[in-house]
Amino acid sequence: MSNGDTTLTPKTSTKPKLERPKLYKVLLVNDDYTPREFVVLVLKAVFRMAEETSYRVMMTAHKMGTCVVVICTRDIAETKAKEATDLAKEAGYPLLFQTEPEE
Ligand code: TYC
Repeated sequence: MSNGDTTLTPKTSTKPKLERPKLYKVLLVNDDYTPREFVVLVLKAVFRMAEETSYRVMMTAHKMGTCVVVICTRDIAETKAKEATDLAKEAGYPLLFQTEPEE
């Protein structure tokens, strides 16, 4: 390589392509047994929601069957859903939070 015959290869992309993480919904599921006030309390404690928002989300699930609580990464969605469902279980209520992939 001392004769100037250096081979030049075109530089390929230098930017690492980071995939956008897939998003998941946390759904609040209605049931006939959990008191409304308890649902509001869990939404405030686990999802850091304000009183009014919690009440609206709870009433939407109560009337429609389910309500989207938050959209986030799979890891956070599953952790929050479990935390909230476990809180209810400890209190003796069947309240359920489910996760589901976003379209
Ligand atoms: N349906 C319950 C009741 O009438 C209240 C409730 C609302 C429970 C939303 C769960 O996701 C829920 N006590």
